[in-house]
Amino acid sequence: MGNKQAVFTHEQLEAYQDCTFFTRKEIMRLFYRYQDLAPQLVPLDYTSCPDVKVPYELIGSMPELKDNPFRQRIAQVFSEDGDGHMTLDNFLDMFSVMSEMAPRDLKAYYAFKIYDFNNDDYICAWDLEQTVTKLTRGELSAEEVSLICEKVLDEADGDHDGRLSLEDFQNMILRAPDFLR
Ligand SMILES: [Ca+2]
Ligand SMILES: [Ca+2]
Repeated sequence: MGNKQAVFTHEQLEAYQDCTFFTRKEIMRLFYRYQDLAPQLVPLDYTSCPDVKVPYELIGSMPELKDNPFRQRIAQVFSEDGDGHMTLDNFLDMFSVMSEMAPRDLKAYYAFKIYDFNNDDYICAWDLEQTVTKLTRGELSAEEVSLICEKVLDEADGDHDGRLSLEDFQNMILRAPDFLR
């Protein structure tokens, strides 16, 4: 045990603790889960910051994500190139925001990004339709979905421009926190 090679330098671990809501122990546990997803890809030595990404197909199969209808969007939003393939940093960020320790504002900010399917910084009627369809797991008819979208837009579109800005969305979350789940 004594001269076992460390996965991270002391500084790296400090930095991860500063950037996430995790303790050193939780970071190590997540690292080993990340490593375990693709052992042939992810080295056990990160001290030289290897340029590694785990493919979305593996990330999306994790128990925390596999039943989430937004898993692909979540992975896209947290991956640095938007393709869902994740570096260790992306991976730790994602779990940090999903953790119970993350404040509601931060969760709302990422939920907004996840629901903004076309990445234009607004949730428009089309984004909302995708969101409601996924939230209800495709159990509603197209008519029911558009009724809900109309109602949400009606109630949440504070400046009446026909789409939700981050601010509109944050105000909506205050009234209906269910949207964060
Ligand atoms: Ca959008
Ligand atoms: Ca608006």
